[in-house]
Amino acid sequence: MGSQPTSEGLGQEFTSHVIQAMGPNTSPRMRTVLSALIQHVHDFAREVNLTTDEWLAGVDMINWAGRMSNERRNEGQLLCDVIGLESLVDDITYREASKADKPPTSSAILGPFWRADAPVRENGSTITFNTPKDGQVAYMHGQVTCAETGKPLANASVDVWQASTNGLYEQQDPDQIDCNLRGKFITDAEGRYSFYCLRPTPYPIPFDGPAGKLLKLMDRHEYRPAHIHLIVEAEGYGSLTTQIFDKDSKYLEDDSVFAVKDGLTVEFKPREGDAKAQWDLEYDVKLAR
Ligand code: MBD
Ligand code: FE
Repeated sequence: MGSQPTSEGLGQEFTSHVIQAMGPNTSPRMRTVLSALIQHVHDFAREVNLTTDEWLAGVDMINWAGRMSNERRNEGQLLCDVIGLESLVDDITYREASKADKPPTSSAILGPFWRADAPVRENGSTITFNTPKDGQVAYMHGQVTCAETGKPLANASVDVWQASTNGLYEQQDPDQIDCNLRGKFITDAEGRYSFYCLRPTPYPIPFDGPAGKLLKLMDRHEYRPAHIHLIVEAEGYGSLTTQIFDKDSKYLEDDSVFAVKDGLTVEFKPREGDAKAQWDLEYDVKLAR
């Protein structure tokens, strides 16, 4: 009986028994994923000699994450982020595309603050409606093109979101109007988009829940470098989820969620002759078919 402990304790025989307990109606992919998950979780527990108290502390943390989560707060995702799992999954997803002769713009993780219902706004308009006193306005603009041919992509959608200078996204902050610092822009005939936004500032991920506790246990800080999130989509092309990082920001080397990649840092340049913005950011995006 595979479920019986040996003199060595419950070893591989037991793990195989648990995996083989899955019935015939489990799909092949589900069987692959769950078999590996059970295998690794068992190996992990054996490797560290996991104690009952330690296991229960982990269970408490998962339950705490569940209790804290709602449509404005995704603590389970944040727990994954601080151990690098969302970045790893992002890398696995985009690895193939990045090997192309002419690769698309690099991807980066979605993070927990995207909203599906952000409004479409006019090119040249703004996403900063509650510009804080310490906020610096930037004009962000660029072109969306085909990575392979360089052809401009009209009617592409550029969905952007960012935190305010107080470190809060609009849905976390009652002092920001609904959908402040977010919006979707549709590229013109030349594939161009443009809008006013804030020059982003470094930002602490929510620190009062289990992800914060995990960071404390690991003796790490909660900061992310200054970033703007983007999802760029065009018909017939692969959707791109990414983030851009201010090259002068703190925390580029020690992002609390490990999202910074080469090629995603950008330079804000002084903008002359525009009363509405002090900084200029030109950012072009290449999509893969
Ligand atoms: C963020 O703002 C973010 O962008 C990510 C990836 C994780 C936590 C908070
Ligand atoms: Fe973010």
